[in-house]
Amino acid sequence: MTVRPAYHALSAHHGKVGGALLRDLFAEDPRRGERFAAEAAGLYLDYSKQRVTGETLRLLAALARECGLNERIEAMFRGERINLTEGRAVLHVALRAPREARIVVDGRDVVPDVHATLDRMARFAAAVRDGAWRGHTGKPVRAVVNLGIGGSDLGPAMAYDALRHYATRDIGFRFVSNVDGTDLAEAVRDLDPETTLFVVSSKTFTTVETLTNARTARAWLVGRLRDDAAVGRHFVAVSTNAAEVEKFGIDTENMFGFWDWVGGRYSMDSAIGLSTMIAIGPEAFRAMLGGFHAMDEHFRSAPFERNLPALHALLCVWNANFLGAHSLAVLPYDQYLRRFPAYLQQLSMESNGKRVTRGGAEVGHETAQILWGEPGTNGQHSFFQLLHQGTRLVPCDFLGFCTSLNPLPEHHDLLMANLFAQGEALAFGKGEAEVRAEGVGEALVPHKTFPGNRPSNTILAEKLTPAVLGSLVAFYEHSVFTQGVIWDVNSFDQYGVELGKVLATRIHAELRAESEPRLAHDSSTNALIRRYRNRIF
Ligand code: G6Q
Repeated sequence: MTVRPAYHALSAHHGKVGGALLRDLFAEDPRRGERFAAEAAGLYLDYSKQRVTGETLRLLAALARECGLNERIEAMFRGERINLTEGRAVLHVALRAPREARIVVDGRDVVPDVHATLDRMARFAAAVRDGAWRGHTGKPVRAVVNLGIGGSDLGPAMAYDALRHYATRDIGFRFVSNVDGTDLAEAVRDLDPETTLFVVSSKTFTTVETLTNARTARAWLVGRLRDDAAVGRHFVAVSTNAAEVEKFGIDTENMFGFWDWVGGRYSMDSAIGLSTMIAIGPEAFRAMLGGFHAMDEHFRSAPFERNLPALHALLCVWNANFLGAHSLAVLPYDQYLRRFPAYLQQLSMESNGKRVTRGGAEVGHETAQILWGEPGTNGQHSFFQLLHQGTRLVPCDFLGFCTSLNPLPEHHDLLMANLFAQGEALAFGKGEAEVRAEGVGEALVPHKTFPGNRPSNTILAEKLTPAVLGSLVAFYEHSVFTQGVIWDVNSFDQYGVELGKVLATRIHAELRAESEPRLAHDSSTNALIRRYRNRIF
């Protein structure tokens, strides 16, 4: 990125406008609030409260072009193996392609396979929902427990929460991910095994946490129903690994597959979304896919200047690489989206938390921001203090909906008033003169002053529907993709999670060894292991 002519132009430009005040930018252009906004696939993005001018955006778009964004988008949509380190295509966009589309990987059109799986999922989901699918003792399903972790958990767990309004209330849904036994123990403690269905979601079907949870869940079920054969009616699998699924004892008839071109954190719209489909029904699930697809089409075709995911990414790059922001706060003003920041954390930080370029050289610039967030208005009563008056610059994404799904009198206008107020307060602050004019004593003036000039986006949609959720997720997916292209990192591998796994395997054996093992770690790790083994307290 730093060798591109547009980067140098941006650096020079930053020298001129880096210190510009939002207050002045708005005063200079009375229509800024409408002009610095774009709309697509049900989403409205207001980025006028970002510290950019038209020229900044023009240069950022030029940088994206110089980094080959157009070509890379096409390469992704064409199914080229853009995940270079793993030699894989990256085709989550195929998961939501309409039936008539054609996307060829290794000489095979994958769209019919995608729809065949969706159709199988739909038949199964409908059978569970209408009670045709019976448990071992003949009872219908009343609880679905998804066992998965990372990309096989965060998407389904987030989507269930997000779309709970549309979910059947006849079945309860739980998501167990942690290898901490508490997660599973608490999830099943009040469940009836006769009416519980476990969905073991694991692309590889070798992930230690998920397999441990699945084995314990199987023991829980078989122990209570006193019949090994019960597994067949109470366990289904979502995986790409039929051999391991069979080895576990799940009939591959009850397995829903996907493909190596679907990355874990890009898989909530694949068969990994089985629990989502059982919850909201096949029709609503397809509506969600429609929302994803609408954003895909927009991303592929709109010029960067009006392209929502591209614009979002360019602003992230500006904030991270030119204004020095280290994090991005995502603040959904909607309780249904309470897990959305956690979902985006993986999407963004696992994708772009990289320190070498695609070619393996050290990057000469910052990459992914630390993404975090909580729903509004809760965050306002905790960490917003730092956002308004702290020493760090934290760009924010405010998300909100015009229509509430639970229109209790008073609530929604209050909620939205807070959302709009926070963006305004962050951008324009409250100067010393204003504080003094309120009669505040001199000693308190610095404490009560808000510097402002803190950038934010506001993303609005009419209502949180399955289609809007799809569109919102695809918006962030493509923003992350665009950021990765500009930073020249491979957004699709995650080698950074490997080292800890390898060390844990070794330490696990040491923790379980009968006799005191000979430890060869550093002195801290050795002492911790000894203390744990011998319960020294
Ligand atoms: C996501 C990662 C990772 C993965 C989990 C679970 O992009 O690859 O979070 O989803 O490690 O993997 P399995 O689905 O194979 O169990």
